[in-house]
Amino acid sequence: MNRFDWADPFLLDAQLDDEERMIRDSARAYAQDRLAPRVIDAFADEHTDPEIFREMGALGLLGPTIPAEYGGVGAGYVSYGLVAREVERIDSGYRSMMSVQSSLVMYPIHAYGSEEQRRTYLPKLASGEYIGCFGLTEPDAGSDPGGMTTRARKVDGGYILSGAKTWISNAPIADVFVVWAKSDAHGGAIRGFVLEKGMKGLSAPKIGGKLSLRTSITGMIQMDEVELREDALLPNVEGLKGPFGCLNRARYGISWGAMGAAEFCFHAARQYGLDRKQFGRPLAATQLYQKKLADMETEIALGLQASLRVGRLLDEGNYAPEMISIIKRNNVGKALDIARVARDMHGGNGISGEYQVMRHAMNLETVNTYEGAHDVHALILGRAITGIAAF
Ligand code: TGC
Ligand code: FAD
Repeated sequence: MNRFDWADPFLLDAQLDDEERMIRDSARAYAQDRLAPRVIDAFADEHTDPEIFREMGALGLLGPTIPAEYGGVGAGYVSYGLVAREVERIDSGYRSMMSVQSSLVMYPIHAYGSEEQRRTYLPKLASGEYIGCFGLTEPDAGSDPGGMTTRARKVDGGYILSGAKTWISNAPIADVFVVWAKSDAHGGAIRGFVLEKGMKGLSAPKIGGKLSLRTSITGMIQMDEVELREDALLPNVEGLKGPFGCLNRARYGISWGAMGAAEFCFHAARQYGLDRKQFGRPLAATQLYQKKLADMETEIALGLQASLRVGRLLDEGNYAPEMISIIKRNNVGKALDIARVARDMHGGNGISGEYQVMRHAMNLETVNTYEGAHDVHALILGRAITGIAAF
């Protein structure tokens, strides 16, 4: 029989291999030593520090699944998930910066790009010298990206891109923009294009005043007749399966990341309950408080185990997107509930920045919406269960 470990009830650690533990430990040390000390001020000031990309790059945390010849470390998806968990234990915004770069910019350039595009962009994105963003959502096309109106018009030697993307992570500080547009040269099919900062007609204004994800800068991408050479096109994918292929990876990483945020809130509530006395005894000595902790521990244990299972299937190339909808939807929804309850368990202190649980709750509101809103993933699953699309 094993001794029960309340912080690792299903012995997740024992299910990892040495390389996964090493990458997890390196991400944890970085997150705790370098991100944790600056997150409270960064969130309060709505400040994104671009230096974080360089720091993460130096440790191999950007695009870890990309092969070494392009600057990655050739790690598996379980390792990628473990990194997301450690980074989001500090802040969902930091995980957002990392996962957009890894899954939404490096992945498509590697999976759909030409050899020249891979060699031009991937090593600099892996080191953090370049910052990337991913433009799919538009003001009138969010959950329904097939309704996008951004257009690529064919001209001699290239394309002219016009349209607007909104709510784009990293955009105002990005060097590289992966943008999805309907291309008239391809019968109106959705195609991916790689744009670079400084191109004429390209701008990326910041969306300020967010009450969530304040450590991660968000903006628009405005494209006014941006001239692109032929080699800006991602040659190897056509249709919505291009952006969705990237989203599968990012959504999977979010399922781990959200559990990291939930673990922070669970641990904080446990410690608060042990330290804080009311009615002559610790809050943690009351039945209601213990039930809340037990519910948190249960949801986190189940959520992590599910993410590990899907990660193993991804590494085997044996996954279905619906599996990812289950874990993205479940883990983020549960993490949001856990953060809200942890906020309540901290009483008045719970609303202060110092205790950090309310910041996690505010961040998870965004995580519940982006990369497929909670209800949209229910509809993806509903379609798979019934055969009827109810979008
Ligand atoms: P549908 O007809 O279902 O599919 C169109 C084509 O795409 C293929 N496909 C997939 N391929 C790979 N993986 C998936 N998950 C796929 N889902 C669909 C499908 O096979 C089909 O291919 P083909 O060859 O037959 O053309 O498309 P639909 O228009 O009916 O889609 C409906 C729905 C709800 C599934 C979809 O639109 C959806 O998922 N909406 C949510 C939008 C979303 O997730 N946006 C995310 C924007 S990026 C972002 O939020 C980044 S935040 C990052 C951060 O800061 O961390
Ligand atoms: P809508 O699609 O208008 O949805 C509003 C509500 O209606 C939701 O509750 C939704 O579940 C519900 N709904 C929608 N359709 C249906 C239906 N058929 N049936 C029932 N209910 C429905 N996008 C990018 O491309 N790149 C990024 O880097 C990026 N980063 C982001 C960062 C932040 C901070 C935020 C907030 C968003 C980001 N997004 C990004 C955009 C994000 O993906 C979208 O916000 C998301 O897909 C939802 O789209 P929407 O906001 O237009 O909401």
